[in-house]
Amino acid sequence: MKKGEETGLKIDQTLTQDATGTMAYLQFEAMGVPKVRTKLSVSYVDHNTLQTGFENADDHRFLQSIAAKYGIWFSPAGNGICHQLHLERFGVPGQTLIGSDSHTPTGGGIGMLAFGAGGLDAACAMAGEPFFITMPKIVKVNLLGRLTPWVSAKDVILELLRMLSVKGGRGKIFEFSGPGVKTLSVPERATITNMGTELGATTSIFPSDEVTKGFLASQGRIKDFAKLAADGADDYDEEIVIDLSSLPPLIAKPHSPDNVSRVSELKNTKVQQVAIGSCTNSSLADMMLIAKILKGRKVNRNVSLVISPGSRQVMTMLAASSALSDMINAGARVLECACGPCIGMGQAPPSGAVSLRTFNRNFEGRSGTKDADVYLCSPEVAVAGALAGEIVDPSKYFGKKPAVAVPKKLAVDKNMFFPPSKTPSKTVVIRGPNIKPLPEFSPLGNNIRAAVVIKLGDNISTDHILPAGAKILPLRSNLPAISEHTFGAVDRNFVKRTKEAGSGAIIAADNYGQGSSREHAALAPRYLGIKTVIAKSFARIHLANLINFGILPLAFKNPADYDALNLSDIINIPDIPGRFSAGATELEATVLDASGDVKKTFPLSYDLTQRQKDILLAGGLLNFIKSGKK
Ligand code: MIC
Ligand code: SF4
Repeated sequence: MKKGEETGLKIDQTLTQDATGTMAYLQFEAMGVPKVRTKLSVSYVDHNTLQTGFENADDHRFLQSIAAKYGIWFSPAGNGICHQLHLERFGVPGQTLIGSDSHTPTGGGIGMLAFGAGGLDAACAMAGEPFFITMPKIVKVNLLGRLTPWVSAKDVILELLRMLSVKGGRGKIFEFSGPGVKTLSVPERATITNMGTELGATTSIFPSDEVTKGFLASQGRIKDFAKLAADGADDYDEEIVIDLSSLPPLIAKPHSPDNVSRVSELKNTKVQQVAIGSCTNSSLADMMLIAKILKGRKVNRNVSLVISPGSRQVMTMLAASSALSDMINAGARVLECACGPCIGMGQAPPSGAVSLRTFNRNFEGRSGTKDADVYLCSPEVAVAGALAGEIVDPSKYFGKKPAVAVPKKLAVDKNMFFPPSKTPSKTVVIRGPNIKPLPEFSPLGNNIRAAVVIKLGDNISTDHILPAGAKILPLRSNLPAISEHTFGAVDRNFVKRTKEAGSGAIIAADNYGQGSSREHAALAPRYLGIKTVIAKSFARIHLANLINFGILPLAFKNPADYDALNLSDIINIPDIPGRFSAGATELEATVLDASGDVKKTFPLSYDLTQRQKDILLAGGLLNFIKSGKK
């Protein structure tokens, strides 16, 4: 494993969720493998749980039947959010996990080496293929001291985002260590590793220690415990020190998770909605604390407080104590255990509203309301805002923090997780009319001649490229239909322009494709005719997705060339296979203006392995696999 070079990892476990899973399983099916070749694969339904039409329900039935047929466990809607459930029921310290969801590094909270990936990469791992990543740098995050009351794990990751930005973690694994580690529970660790994704990190990991053992014991899974710690050698690439005792309550302002300031700097900001939950902050400990604070109080009349517990186990435990009724009596709206508002599945805030959310992303429009101001914060800050009706520092607002002891014995019940069929040959896969087969894509060819159909700035997220939300998510298994929404919130003419051009190029600046793992953000542009994305730099998972679907990712050798490109320019990139096989490190592009005159010639660089070049030339990974060349 040489830093900066591609390495292939053997994958023990995979997880999928429904919004990326339908496509992943269609791709897995196309590979013709009779049964998954992992130690464990789980298919969760947690994103598209609003059934406003037949589409989501059809997808759920498809997922359940295909899981039964191919040796995959199935977790139906209602069980909870994939990452929370995977920690509770299936994650094993020391094993590798990839998930078709960018927050899969949550598993690093129990010492898993867990990566987010596109659905096709998850499908390949299920088929027993290695998972390829560029060998990252390893960053030691040395945690000192202990968090003070009203400061939480969320503030640790917000502090890292403040320090490093949404680009700061690219090409790095964050390994947490130091005396502060043992002061953090598994759910707290998982909050941190979950949101390491927002740093752009390859993944994040905690050691597996006595705290991990206690967590697994409370889940009735002590047999899965393995002690894991760094070997003590001081051979990290970088080191960051965080003194937990010095952190104040922090908050990420609109519209980026790294736009962080102290909560105390935002006082007098009125709040109209508070949402507590998501895979970042929906553990039993988070929920019990919220309930305890809400007990005997009432939510401010100008605020709508919504709470989504992370799992059926968490909900059952809340219901078995008075915690659930304390929330309800306080005026909270308790939602089902699912992603819910985090992915815009309901609870869009009112126009121009301020929404405080314990989630991990606040990209513009993701909440479902384009002009809403979404802030990301801890459950402590969120509940204080719900009661005060404005952003307040909980340490000033409440006084002494109530103690919350999570019961040692939890409601462990695996009966709502469905094992694979014992008679797979008799299992029929059920496909509804919303599930459309994947189109065939053509090979790359010798040249690219494409019109610039959009020019974008820094940090374009996959939520910009292909939004989610209650209206668009149900189309995830219907590529022709979902493609119509590409860049819908950024440029309403994008789809029309791209179709008219027939062959298009996307021009972007730094960190193109940050955020989710949704491969639809590559698939839909490809379907519309995008041949290349030329950017200053790319986010890891999206870069892999572009390659997997045969879109050539190129970088400006001279960032100033970005400024010279305009909408409607025609870009001509000749002799791509020839340059690849000659071992060239650059391609040469010619720019023609709308009237066909050569405007300029400029170099484009790429950092592709031979395997990636072959995939691109074949027109994508599925073609490459089918060609039998791998
Ligand atoms: C997200 O948080 O954006 C999602 C929805 O979970 C995505 C996956 C998807 O788009 O289906 C992610 O994080 O990968
Ligand atoms: Fe679900 Fe939100 Fe977590 Fe994505 S970030 S998995 S939408 S809860």
